[in-house]
Amino acid sequence: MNVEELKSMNQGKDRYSAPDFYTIDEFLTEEQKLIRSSVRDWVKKELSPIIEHYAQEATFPRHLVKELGAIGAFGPQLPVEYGCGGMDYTTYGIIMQELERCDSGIRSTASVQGSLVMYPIYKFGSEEQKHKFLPKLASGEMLGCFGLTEPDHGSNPGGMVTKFEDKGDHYLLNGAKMWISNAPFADVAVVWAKNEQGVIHGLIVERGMEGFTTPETHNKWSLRASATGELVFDNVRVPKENLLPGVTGLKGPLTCLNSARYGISWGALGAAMDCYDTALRYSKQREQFGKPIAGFQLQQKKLSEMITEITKAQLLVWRLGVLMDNGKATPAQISMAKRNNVEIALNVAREARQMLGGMGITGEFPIMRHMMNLESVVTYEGTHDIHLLILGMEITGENAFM
Ligand code: TGC
Ligand code: FAD
Repeated sequence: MNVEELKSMNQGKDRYSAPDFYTIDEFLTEEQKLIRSSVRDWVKKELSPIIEHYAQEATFPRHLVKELGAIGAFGPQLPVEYGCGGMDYTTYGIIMQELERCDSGIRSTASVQGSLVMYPIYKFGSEEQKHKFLPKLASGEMLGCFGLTEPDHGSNPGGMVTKFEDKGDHYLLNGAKMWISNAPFADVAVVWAKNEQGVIHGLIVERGMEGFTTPETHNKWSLRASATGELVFDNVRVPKENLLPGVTGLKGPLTCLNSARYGISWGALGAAMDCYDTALRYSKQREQFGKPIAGFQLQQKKLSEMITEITKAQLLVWRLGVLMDNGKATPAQISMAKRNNVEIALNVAREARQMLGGMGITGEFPIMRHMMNLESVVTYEGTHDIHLLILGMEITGENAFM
């Protein structure tokens, strides 16, 4: 079935209504609400009708890349002079939430592009690099990926072995990255590698460079509508002008992760809000023992606990957004929000799935897909345990990583 057929078959079925129990909307500006409403409309019209099909087929809806660019989902927080949105971090968070309330994989595509590819080029790149890459990445003409994780270095990226040598007029890059979102279709990769002195640098590797391949990772039960792959570098000649001049060391990639983890804290909450909204609506319609299941105390307990956790998480990201907009958010605050919001989203998804009984395991409803997606979200961008250790170190001053 093609995209147009899927859209006409499923149009109007998405009845999402965002929960806002504490009227947190009052904290948002009119502009933020307007952007949210336009992204929400786009999601209902273009994404919801097709997402289940792509997830079931384990295929990346590649045609959406340009559309995501057109709605301003790529780098909305970066300056307009490079073709980006020039918006605040709260707006960035809101956009990630609207995308992930439909599917974490699509939010992944957008957050990798905006926070992990465009942001390092903006923050650490030369003017030439910014002008060459940012407008095309913002519009979706180009898709990017971010290569930090390696087969033997996930939580401990500082141990990476991917390396480059200075060959006079170019660098020679060797090594491999694993679990890379967008890799199979990416036009450019921001890759973190060590030089001969063991110092980490960022390099922009472009598709077509000899020795650079991006094999796809198959058989995922999670993020099935997002393409994941490896980055393999076999004597890749990288022009010297592709080195990011503005940063050395692990703080380079970790600075980018601050921005992406922040977006995930809003995004995962979106998935939770969708699961709650679906379960609430279902519970009012589904009758057993002669009345809607919403009338049973056990179901009300589930719903009440879900909305309580969602409301606490909404307050957390709203405040974190303000801190980000004022340049005051710390990495540990971001870790707390990423960790908490993914955890509550997983719990909400599991409870919501039970509320739908057998229907909860089908693709008729989005809950099982959210639940499986969130199993990746709880692992990537720093695992649940790693964020706990970041928090632990912040409050005790003791390093428990090693
Ligand atoms: P450590 O010695 O603590 O720090 C090394 C240097 O980095 C600085 N730093 C930070 N800078 C900015 N932001 C942060 N959050 C930072 N955290 C640390 C630090 O000050 C130091 O700077 P300097 O100047 O002294 O050199 O580093 P460590 O080796 O002990 O590691 C710390 C640890 C474990 C917290 C870190 O490595 C970590 O966060 N590990 C988790 C790895 C991770 O998150 N990987 C994510 C890969 S990308 C991904 O998953 C994308 S999925 C995308 C999607 O599809 O949505
Ligand atoms: P490991 O580091 O091997 O961890 C295994 C377990 O050990 C975890 O439970 C962890 O919490 C625990 N552990 C590790 N160290 C400690 C410690 N010190 N103390 C206590 N417990 C510890 N990476 C990228 O660079 N770019 C991407 O675009 C990207 N996209 C991804 C997409 C998907 C779908 C997935 C699944 C991953 C992606 N990743 C990406 C990789 C992701 O960031 C890593 O999977 C993650 O950082 C964990 O690394 P690991 O899988 O090697 O697990």
